[in-house]
Amino acid sequence: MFSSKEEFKKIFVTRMEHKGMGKTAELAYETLWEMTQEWIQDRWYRTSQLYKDNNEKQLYYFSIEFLIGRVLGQNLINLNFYDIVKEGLDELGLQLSEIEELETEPGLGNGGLGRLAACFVDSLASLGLPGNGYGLRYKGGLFTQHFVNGYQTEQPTQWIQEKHNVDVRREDLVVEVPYYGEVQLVMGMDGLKVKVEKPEWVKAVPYDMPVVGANGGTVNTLRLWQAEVSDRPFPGHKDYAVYEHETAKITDRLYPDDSLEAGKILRLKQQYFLCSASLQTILNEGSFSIEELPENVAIQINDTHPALAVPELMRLLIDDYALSWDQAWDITTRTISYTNHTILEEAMEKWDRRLIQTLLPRIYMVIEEIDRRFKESLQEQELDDEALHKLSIIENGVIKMAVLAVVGSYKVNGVAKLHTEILKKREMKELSEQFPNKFHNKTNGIAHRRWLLKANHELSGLITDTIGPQWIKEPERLSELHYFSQNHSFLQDFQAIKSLKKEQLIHHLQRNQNVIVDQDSIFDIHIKRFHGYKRQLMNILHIQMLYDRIKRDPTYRPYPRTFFFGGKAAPSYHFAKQVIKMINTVAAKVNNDPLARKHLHVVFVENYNVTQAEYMIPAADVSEQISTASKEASGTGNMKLMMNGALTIGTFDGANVEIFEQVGEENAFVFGMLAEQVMQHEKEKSYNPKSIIDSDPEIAQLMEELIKGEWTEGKTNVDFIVEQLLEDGDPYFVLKDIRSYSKAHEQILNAYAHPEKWAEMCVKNIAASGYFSSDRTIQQYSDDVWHLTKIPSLY
Ligand code: 26V
Repeated sequence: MFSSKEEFKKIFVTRMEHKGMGKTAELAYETLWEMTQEWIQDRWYRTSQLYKDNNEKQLYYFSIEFLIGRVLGQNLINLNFYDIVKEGLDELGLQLSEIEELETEPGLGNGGLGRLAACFVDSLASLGLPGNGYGLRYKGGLFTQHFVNGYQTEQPTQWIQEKHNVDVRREDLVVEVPYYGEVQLVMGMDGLKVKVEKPEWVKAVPYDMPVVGANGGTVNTLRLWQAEVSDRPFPGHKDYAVYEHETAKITDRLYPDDSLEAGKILRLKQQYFLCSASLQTILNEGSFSIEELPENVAIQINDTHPALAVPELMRLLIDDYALSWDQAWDITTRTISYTNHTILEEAMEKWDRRLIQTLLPRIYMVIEEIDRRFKESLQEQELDDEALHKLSIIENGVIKMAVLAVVGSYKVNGVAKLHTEILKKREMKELSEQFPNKFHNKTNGIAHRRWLLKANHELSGLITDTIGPQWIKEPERLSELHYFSQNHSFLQDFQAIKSLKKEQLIHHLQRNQNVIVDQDSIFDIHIKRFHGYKRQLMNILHIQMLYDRIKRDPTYRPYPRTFFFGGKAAPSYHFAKQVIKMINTVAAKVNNDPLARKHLHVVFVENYNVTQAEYMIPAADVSEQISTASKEASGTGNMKLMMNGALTIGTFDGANVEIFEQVGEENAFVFGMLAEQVMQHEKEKSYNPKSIIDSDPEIAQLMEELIKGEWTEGKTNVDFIVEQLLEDGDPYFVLKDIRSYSKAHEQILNAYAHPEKWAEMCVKNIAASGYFSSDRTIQQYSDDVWHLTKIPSLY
């Protein structure tokens, strides 16, 4: 440990010298990594001892994704060593930022859901709460995206490498997960018992990663499971080589789809692997009697992907702990709670009954029994067919995981107020009527330690200089910035930092993508996965409208804007990939036009990931949050951008609604249909995009150009897009909203013309963003669902 820069330098240099020759940055990374790990070890050990000694109730957050991002820099931040280390290295002629670049980002998630899990484990540790993550140790995270001729291509990534691994193998905690086998009834000492004969075992090896909380006070654990061949006798009903191959595949890579439910056996294997291994360990490790599980353990399932935790816990309690069904059910439904993250029908998980029956025969029996008993309990009520359909777990040979998750949990939540309301009133209406006390809202949040303190260290410094450091511990105190929102010198400092962050992004892009961006332009940023409902299409169509107008109207010479896009499409999501291609095509046309280029620049940042986000978000002036109202469960990028002083152009959707509530609509650019209007149109099938085209000449012209192929290189992808807008009835209401979207953009230009007023609005956004810290979200989960006790800080 060290307490000063000089001390750090001394230790660092001695260690470097011991290492001898080699690339300096590489060596520096290794040295820093070792040093931080040593500081962390002791705290990690002491945290776990404290939990044991006090018999603390533990939360386990089950998630198929943890999109944690790079680790080294974040650990330095949370340990409060970042500044000392950075300055010390500077004096030694080394750049911390370059050293950080050497770390391969663990891309163990697709997007919002996985990143939320990462923010949550950070907040748990930072609040000193006993909460751990359980996930999978994929060898390869999300694919790397490259553009070839404007189209997305996907390259597999390897996260786990020979060296620099950030986790610790725990051989002592290995468990075995059973697949296949035959269910048999056997006579035991105390009556009939169920036994699965000749299962195929897979060894689950945990790898633990320390999760360092703020000030290094608490160090919790993120445990990731790796699949390996078992040492147990192999049942021999298939070739051993096939078994070996299939086993290695279980944790070989993350599924890159976040839009379409695919029902693949490998994914089912992954889900069960996570649930079974985690539950076995929790039960093995616990020093309480099994009847007291709910008082000692809370399990939160992140969407339905770990919903097999419900039947798996039942199986373990009944078959291994010899509890009765009723006892087991009582325990299970007081231990597990569930968060829903989407209402899109196509993303709701369903499993073919036969798939589960073959792969997990005992689990299937349990699910069937849960369904049977639930249906039986409904018999006294006179429910119509529609209600019975919505309430059935198994129907027409399909298992609906969301219904299983609701029935098997004691609490169910949505991730923003509007989303929870839609769940209760529409998607899960019947379930919420059956279990009125289960449903609650927990609006998402973000780890301000990563998205402000780490990503925007300069702005954090200014905030601390202005209102003191308390906001770091209590982010809602960012509201104190309100008093400075009209302070000229503070606003100037804010503007200077915004420019600096723009400059850093420009350098980054120059290095990585060889594009040069005008620092004085408005940075308008649209970053998220590609999906129809997120409407990247509306953004790019609007850019085409702007281009047309510049060409047509010599008096229209708007202030220069750079439109940034970033995001990946699921490899099988054809429409999203066509939109990506279209953005690249439009970019080429606009950027190569000497007149238009003075006013518009389109930049598609390749391979958007957590690291790229850390460059882009602090540099943003405008945050694009333009999903079709009712479709985006919450969004969390919206919160990150707001916290960095970007102004939102957004619909009344997801957590945008609460952002507008916190900051006031006058400090954002709100447009578009309301969720109710969208849902009404959907119900009545009353929207016809042709009526929009007939009444708006500018949109009509745009469509005409599209059809003629003026925005494409010959015969390409645009047919597909035109088809969705016209023949398919424009399911995401792009044409319906584009006029009001365009007006909101005009308002942005007007506002930007008054720099000080603009900066004032930015500061008001930062001041109102404290509510969106995931510390608030986690505290609410703890108070209302998990009932955890804070441990006193160790340091
Ligand atoms: C969905 C599916 C569908 C089934 C097959 C595999 C798979 C894998 C991932 C997903 C993820 C969709 C859910 C999701 O990411 N939801 C997002 O969650 C964020 C955190 O709550 C929220 O902010 C976003 O609005 C929501 O889209």
